[in-house]
Amino acid sequence: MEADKIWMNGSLVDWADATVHVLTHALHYGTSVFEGIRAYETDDGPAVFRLDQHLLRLERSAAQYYMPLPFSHEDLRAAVHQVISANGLHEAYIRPIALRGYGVMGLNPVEAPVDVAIAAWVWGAYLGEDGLKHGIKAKISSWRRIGNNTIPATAKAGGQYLNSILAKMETQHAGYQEAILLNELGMVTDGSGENIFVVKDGVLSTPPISASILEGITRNSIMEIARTEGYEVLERDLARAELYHADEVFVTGTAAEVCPVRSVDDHLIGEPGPVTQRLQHVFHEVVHGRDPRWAHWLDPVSAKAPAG
Ligand code: PPE
Repeated sequence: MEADKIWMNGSLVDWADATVHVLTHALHYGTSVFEGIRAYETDDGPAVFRLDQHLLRLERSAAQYYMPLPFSHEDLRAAVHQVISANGLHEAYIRPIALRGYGVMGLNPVEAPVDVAIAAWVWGAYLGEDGLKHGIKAKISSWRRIGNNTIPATAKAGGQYLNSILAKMETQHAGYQEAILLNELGMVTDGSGENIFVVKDGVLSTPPISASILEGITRNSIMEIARTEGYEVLERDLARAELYHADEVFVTGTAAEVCPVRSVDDHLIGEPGPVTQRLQHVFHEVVHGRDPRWAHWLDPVSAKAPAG
């Protein structure tokens, strides 16, 4: 997963030199906010999918933790483009991170400097090619999702991912590919790194923000695409057993894209159904710039990546 260059605090450095001190605040306390963004190949070169929305969420996440970002929205947008072109990437997973750096220890980070870095590399099918085609096996985690009044799930902060990591490790040890977390009320929230949708009698449902989910940009895109395709989409609390009895279940995320779920807790849902397949297809066309209805979601990287 290596590329040549990483953008760090305003300039490009070699991949191996993008390092921090061991007493970096974020390393001890999780005080970072980050994004996961994808760029896809289109006829006009690589284009970043919903870059503005991702940067806005990064800015919101930073604000949640009173972290002033030393770069403007436009600076960050240009930096994302720069990282893609400098590495000659045709498609990429892009990882911007803003973190409380080296300088103070203790739990009040406001005096610590804020470092910002943006890396990009090629990251294939997050849940496996087979998962994308035939669906993944998921399991409800015994770990509950962090609550709105413990760590707000709506901000994408480093520390909160300990919750996802516990869930992911538990389910993988048990032989499943992905964890689905319930909140403290027992309602469905997210996968360890994805939002979740169920399809029942042609209607899509996905948990609401108040359930303690990350407000996913892929989730938002799929809701909009599905409504345009004529499906009813509800944001409502989902009980665990609704997953077992659903006609179709799929998860969405920048890394995971649109990935079918073939079973939950060994209750078979089966091969990807027609709604999942349709949305997967439209999403694929959209991100590759082949669906003019959603062209405004693509931010073309101006400098064409060199061949190779
Ligand atoms: N929920 C969680 C908990 C989550 O981490 C993600 C993204 C989503 C939902 C979907 O959000 P969005 O990407 O905006 O559609 N997870 C990121 C990190 C994955 C990782 O392993 O790192 C991602 O997909 O980039």
